[in-house]
Amino acid sequence: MAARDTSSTAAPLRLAQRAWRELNKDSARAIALADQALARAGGDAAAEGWARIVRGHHLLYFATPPESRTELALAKGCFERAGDRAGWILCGALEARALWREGQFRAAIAHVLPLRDEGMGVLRNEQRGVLLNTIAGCYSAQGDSEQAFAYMYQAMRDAPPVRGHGLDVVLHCNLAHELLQLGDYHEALRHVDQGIERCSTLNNPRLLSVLRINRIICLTELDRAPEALPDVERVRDHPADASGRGAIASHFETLAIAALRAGEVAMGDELIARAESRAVRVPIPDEHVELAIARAMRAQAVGDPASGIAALALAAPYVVDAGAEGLSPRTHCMYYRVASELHEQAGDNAQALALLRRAQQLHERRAQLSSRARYQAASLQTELLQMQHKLAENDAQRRATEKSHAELASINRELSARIEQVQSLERALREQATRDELTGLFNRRHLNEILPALWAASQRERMPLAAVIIDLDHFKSVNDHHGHLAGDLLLARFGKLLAADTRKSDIVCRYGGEEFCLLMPRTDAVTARRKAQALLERWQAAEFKFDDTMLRGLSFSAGVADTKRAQESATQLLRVADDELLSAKRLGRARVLMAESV
Ligand code: GH3
Ligand code: MG
Ligand code: MG
Repeated sequence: MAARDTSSTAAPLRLAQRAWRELNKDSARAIALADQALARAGGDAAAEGWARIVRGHHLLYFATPPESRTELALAKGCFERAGDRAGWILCGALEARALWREGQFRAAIAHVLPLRDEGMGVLRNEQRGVLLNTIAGCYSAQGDSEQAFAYMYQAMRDAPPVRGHGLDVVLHCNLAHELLQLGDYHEALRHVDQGIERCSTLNNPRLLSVLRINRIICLTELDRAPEALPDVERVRDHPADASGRGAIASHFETLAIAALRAGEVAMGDELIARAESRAVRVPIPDEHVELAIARAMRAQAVGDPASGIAALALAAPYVVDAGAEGLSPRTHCMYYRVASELHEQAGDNAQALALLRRAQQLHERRAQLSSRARYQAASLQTELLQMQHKLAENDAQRRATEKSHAELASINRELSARIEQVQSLERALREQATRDELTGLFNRRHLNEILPALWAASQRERMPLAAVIIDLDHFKSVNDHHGHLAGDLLLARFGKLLAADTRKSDIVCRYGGEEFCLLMPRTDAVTARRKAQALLERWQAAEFKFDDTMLRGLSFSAGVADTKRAQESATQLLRVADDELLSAKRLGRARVLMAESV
């Protein structure tokens, strides 16, 4: 081993980059190499950057997110000095991961999304996978599985086993996690087992324990908790600190739930005690709620439903029905299921039934998401994996036989073209996720995603950005008199009118229900108001025929603001436009009002 180890002579940059590639394969070796590179970096900013980013990654899992961010900030400074955009972008991705580990889900996605386009150009292979996987994780934490799946599969393509440096195992693990959120435990188990098998070629005990935890969750949810006990013991006995699997998400509460489901009350007790004395406290809703569930199940097991119900009540603030931010759908569902069981045990059948209904509703929503997201992603995945496999095979052959080079190159070209096709299909899928089905306009999610960037651009360019919020007048009466279908058609027609009458640079969204929002870069409120007024006149002049009736004399109310009048933030811009809209309604509708000053 010593004879083949060139680390004592390698240049610091090479050493540090090797450390990066080792991160998922052998975490202990990665950190040792990074420390060596750092000691020898001298004035080599790029070498120091790569050494520090490895340390930042390591600290994220084995120390705390703030410690990690401090190191990543240093790495970023080095990359800036060295002009290394790839390193800089990866730092940004890891910073986002640290934010989400701290429970700052929105901040995390706002941090990483602006890196996407440049990252796709600058990063290659597994590094690109790291960026995409982080974006996927942010979407997953926000409960947006469709986006999470799309990004994960794309990452999988960039980091296949042959050149993924172990990232493919991380992706199996994350895919399993996403699938089990949606209740697809069989498919999740398949990814977990694939990941565990691949883990045997790596030395990454932390990753292995996360895979095992996912396996435990799958088996518990599939009512096979006793089968999970060997894994529960393995994970329990693996130190949840820097010497073992890391403290960042120790998951003792998850283990406790499995033990209790398997009827092992004493083991459940011990695991609950460990969860309660956890050293690092990160405000992750799932951990709080799962701990409450474990306590409740403990009470249930000893026939004390009243204490169980009380334990669950303590976690209620995390279980808002609209979906508390960051609470995973699986835990949300489990909360209601266990609550229902406890009420049944306490003899309150009516409440038990109501809670069970709640659990069922949530479960149905998960099932819908699951079938939609997985159907799309799974078909893409099969195709992509086959192609990757072929490409990897062809690469190997091409190296071996120069003769058939030309032939293989043409096959590769075909395959690459096919990959391009699938990529564009994926882009189309992503596009769908930003569009409103009924009107074809952008949806509110897209508006929220793009508004900060538009606002920042307007500040940078010192050009105004105008916002118009439109609400159709008396729309409810269209539904009431002509039916919901007529209402839908009218909304689609209005969408068409809006889309036809706006510039390419304008962003037209369906804001919700019968409300629309128009964002007009480089436009002030006076111009925007003129535009909205002209739209109103066209809408008032329009006529629609539904079956036998003719609809005419329609109107809308609108509020207009711009960044000259609402200077504080993008949120203020929308709020001011919305206030004007309310005033327009109050003054009798069918008018456009503009904020004069704020
Ligand atoms: P106002 O002038 O005060 O805005 O009155 P309104 O009736 O337009 O407003 P209200 O908020 O009372 O009602 C909005 C209606 O829009 C109620 C809702 O059923 C309907 N609506 C929202 N989304 C859709 C949709 O997608 N299709 C149809 N057909 N109706 C919708
Ligand atoms: Mg409305
Ligand atoms: Mg209305």
